[in-house]
Amino acid sequence: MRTQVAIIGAGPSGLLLSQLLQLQGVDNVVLERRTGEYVLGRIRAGVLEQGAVDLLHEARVGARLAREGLAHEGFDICVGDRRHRIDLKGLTGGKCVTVYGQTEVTKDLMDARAALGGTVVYEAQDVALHDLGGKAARVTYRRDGKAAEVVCDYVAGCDGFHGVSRGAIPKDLLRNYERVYPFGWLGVLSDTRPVSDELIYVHHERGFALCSMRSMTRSRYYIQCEFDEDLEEWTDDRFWDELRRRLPPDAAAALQAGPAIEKSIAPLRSFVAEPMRYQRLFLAGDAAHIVPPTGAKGLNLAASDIYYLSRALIAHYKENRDDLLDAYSQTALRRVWKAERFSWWMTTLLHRFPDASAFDRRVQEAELDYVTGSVAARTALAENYVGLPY
Ligand code: RFL
Ligand code: PHB
Repeated sequence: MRTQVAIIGAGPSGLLLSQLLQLQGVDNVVLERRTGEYVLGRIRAGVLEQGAVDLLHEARVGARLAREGLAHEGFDICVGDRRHRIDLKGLTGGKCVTVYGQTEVTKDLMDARAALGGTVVYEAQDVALHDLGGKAARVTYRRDGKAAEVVCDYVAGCDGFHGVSRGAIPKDLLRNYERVYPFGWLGVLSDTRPVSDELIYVHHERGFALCSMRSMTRSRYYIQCEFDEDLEEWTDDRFWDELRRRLPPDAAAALQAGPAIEKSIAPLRSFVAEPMRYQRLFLAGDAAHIVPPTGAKGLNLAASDIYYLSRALIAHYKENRDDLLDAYSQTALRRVWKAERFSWWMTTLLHRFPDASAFDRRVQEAELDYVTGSVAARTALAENYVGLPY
């Protein structure tokens, strides 16, 4: 098979890039290791910046998002029993975020790819990248036991943190920056009424908690847990009891418990690989960087990478210019590092660190007091939360 751009991975990064390229007449093929059902079964992000929403509209997948997405003009930070509202709209001159699940974004993208007749090969095994520095790159894989190959001009590595693309960059050219946090998030999805109309981020003695949602009838909750905890030991009742203990009294009283329709533990990590380009390969999304979920930035960073990469590839094919491709890694990384900083900061501010000294804890309390008490600090928080400009 010959194509212009081979895209590895059919998560949000890969599907969005594929859709944007095809709309501009750039031929592409997506290779995904899993089945479509498996990809849709992963419950992940829930909060979209306006930049991501705009890009989804540009990709012509914004209709259901516009109907079903929930505009959120603020959220609460809860310290002890006190709730402090972060008025995103007021602090940023009118900006807000949209609550719409990653599952729905992915489904809308899958439907759009199918409607436009895009080639997405699911269950592509043993994907391997070759000849990245040659006249044309090659991607080999197996499907139903048969060997297959895609010859292309460029490869987009959109295959997430555990994908193969990043590994195709020689070790001596790649620099990894990493921080692993000493805890995880235990998440529960349930068909219950959300405890509040807006998200609540909770800093508590027993650990962080987050009340989020997917719709007004579907809640998403997280609690900080040990990173190596056994999921089996978290019965639904134990989860709801622990969550209730971390919430302020009014929210605890309003909490509607119900059966978990999904329950999982995610480790928390900050990670950046530089550069994001090697010869004919471009990395995007989680393949190049990971943020802890506290700042709700992972999916949004995937969208901004795709914004830069799609424009660069389209400029190459339509205007015969390569300056945007040449600048891609640097341009994307500038925004990535700001989101890394913000996500690290939100995580540090709100979690309970098992190895924190008494001094560390007092500094954390002072910072929480400063952020909740100062308009300048809340403005900086809000500006980052709604998303820095592309
Ligand atoms: P993905 O979604 O991991 O997709 C990569 C795809 O590549 C496939 N793949 C391969 N395909 C072919 N060959 C191989 N060798 C392959 N290896 C892997 C995989 O099967 C997969 O389909 O990466 P992408 O597209 O870059 O998207 C990134 C986002 O998924 C991620 O950043 C977010 O989910 C992070 N995240 C959040 N982001 C936000 O913006 N807002 C949030 O509120 C938010 N909450 C979260 C999150 C992530 C979480 N977890 C579980 C890590 C909450 C959680 C709990
Ligand atoms: C979610 O709804 O899954 C979610 C919301 C906000 C975050 C992280 C996850 O910061």
